[in-house]
Amino acid sequence: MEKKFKRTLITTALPYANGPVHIGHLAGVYIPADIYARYLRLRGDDVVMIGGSDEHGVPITIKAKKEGVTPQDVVDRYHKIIKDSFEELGISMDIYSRTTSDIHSATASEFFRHLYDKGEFVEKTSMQLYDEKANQFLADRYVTGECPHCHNPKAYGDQCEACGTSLNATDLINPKSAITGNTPVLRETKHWYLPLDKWEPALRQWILEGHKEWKTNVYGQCKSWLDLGLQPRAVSRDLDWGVPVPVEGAEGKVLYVWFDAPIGYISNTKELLPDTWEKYWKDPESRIINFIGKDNIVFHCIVFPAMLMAYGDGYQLPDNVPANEFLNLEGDKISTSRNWAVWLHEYLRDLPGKQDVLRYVLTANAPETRDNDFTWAEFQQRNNSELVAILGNFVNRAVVLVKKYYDGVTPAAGTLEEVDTTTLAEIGTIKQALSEALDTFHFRDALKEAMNIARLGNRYIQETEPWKVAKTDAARLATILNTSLQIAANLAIAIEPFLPFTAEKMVKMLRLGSMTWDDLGRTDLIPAGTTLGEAELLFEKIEDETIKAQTDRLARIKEENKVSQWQPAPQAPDVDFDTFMKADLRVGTVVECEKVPKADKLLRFLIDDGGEKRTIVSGIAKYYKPEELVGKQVVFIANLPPRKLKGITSQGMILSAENADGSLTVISPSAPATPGAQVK
Ligand code: B3M
Ligand code: ZN
Repeated sequence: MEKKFKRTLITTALPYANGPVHIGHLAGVYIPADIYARYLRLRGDDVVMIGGSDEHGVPITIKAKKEGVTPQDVVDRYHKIIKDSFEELGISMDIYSRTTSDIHSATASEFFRHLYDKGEFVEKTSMQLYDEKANQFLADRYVTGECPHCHNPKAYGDQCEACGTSLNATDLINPKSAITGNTPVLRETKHWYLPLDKWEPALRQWILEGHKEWKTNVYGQCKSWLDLGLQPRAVSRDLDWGVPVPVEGAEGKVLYVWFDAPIGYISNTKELLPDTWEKYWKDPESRIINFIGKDNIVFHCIVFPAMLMAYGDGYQLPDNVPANEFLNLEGDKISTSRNWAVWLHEYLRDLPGKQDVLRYVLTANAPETRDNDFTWAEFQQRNNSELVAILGNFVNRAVVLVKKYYDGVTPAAGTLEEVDTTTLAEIGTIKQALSEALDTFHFRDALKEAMNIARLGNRYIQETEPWKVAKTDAARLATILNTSLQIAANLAIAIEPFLPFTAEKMVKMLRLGSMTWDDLGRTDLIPAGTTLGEAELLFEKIEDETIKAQTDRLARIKEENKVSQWQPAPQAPDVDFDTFMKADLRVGTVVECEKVPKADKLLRFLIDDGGEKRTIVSGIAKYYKPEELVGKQVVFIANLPPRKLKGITSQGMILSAENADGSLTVISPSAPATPGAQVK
């Protein structure tokens, strides 16, 4: 049995303002949250949906330093892009604020101070890397050095991107400050820790006993954290960007970004509702739902709840945290730094007016229970064969038929036949499944149910064949078209949470008054005599060129990344000198060079090696035209056993360098050398 609540506070994870938002954010957090909020509003619930930019943290300071601007410049830029693009996509936040606001620093500061005064923190000193030239402690990301595992020379203090290992800055071999290039020293520093271990029993009880209904991915992650045992967590950092630690002797220290960001939910509620915000947080008849991605689970289910329990004063814990898994893009992990993403603001620019298509595809394919993949091919396919062919087609048929036979004026229904009553009754059944899916955060299933109303409509028109009836039975035609319009009106309500722009167009076309969830299932939503609005196509086919422009862009990014992310291969294990000297490397002059037929990679060379000349086959045809190589000198291994390639015996191997983009450059002597000379 669903508990009854007086009001609901929906929070959406605060995106870092160090870049725009992409489809992964949307599918994981903002679209599901918006669907839920719109659904509750249609139900007439008291609901508030809040969001904002997370404007603190080290990545923002690094970005600012790289660009030679202030962190405030960085967050100002992205906050605006994010806020505007959310609005344009119809994400119906009641407030979208930011963590650099005054109300937020005051709220976060007070929160810390309250815990401090209650003695909820443990103070600890530890050794951390300090840059004596820059006069500052170095966050892990600010230290680079050699990875102790794979010896990549450019590992970061928190992670080696070559082998993927998580690191501590103090693990790095030969660490260097990313700010000055200086070798940092270890220095003692004091921080405040929240003893999560103290709250472990309460958290276990609350989640493991009290919230068995949570999504299995969320419950499971919480259980494994709890089973590992919780440790105290530092809630302050040595950094000059953030909310200052409001305690004497804490100069140069700020609140850890994951301490202040969730408090952003409270400050945003306060900013929106200065007089009534507390009801949403503290009244047991209110409930809080946190929409987040899976990488934020521990902070929302363990750390922030522990902070709230430590604060006391009636703060409630979230009622549910329906976190999603990740969305990949064309088979690869979405990455801001590698630009591997479909950015919302670019989508809105490149595919104007197609907000609902994106909302639809990202919901139909949402990573609700496991990671999922977004592809442009699927995007096109779902638009063309679902939105155009099912939804758009049904509504268009219904309206156009009324235009054609009744000049756009809704005819009155006569006696209903069985096909009419069963069809209309079916809407009630769908409503039940749809509501249940929405109530339990199963938005993919919910969307399927809503679309079933369009399917039902198409089937109804197919079965009743109004174009035939028109010739024989005017009264029957009126009933069929009236029924078709009632189905369309129900569809408009059912899709509103998912496709608000389309629902709005349908409201205009069908001249619907206000819509509520209670109306869903009614068969008199469009009174007889209503003159319909202009018939407008709801969706248009997306052509191959549009898709190709997007996939070409991704292919270009992939190429660029290959080059910019390139790292020299880890050094091979030692080879002893005598073994190395066994390789007989020589200079030769290319006498002939031609393509090997039926092998697009291979070139056949005739090499003047100072002796009888030799044939060598080499796989560089993609990078050289045969004629450019004739007359050039190359280096080859002379004493490899002969090998047959495409029927040609190759007597050696020509040496080339493999570049970042995978291309090959042939190695030549820097000045003419004697053919056959040994390379030593
Ligand atoms: N900014 C992390 C993220 O965007 C973080 C969320 C904060 S929610 C309080 O994934
Ligand atoms: Zn490594």
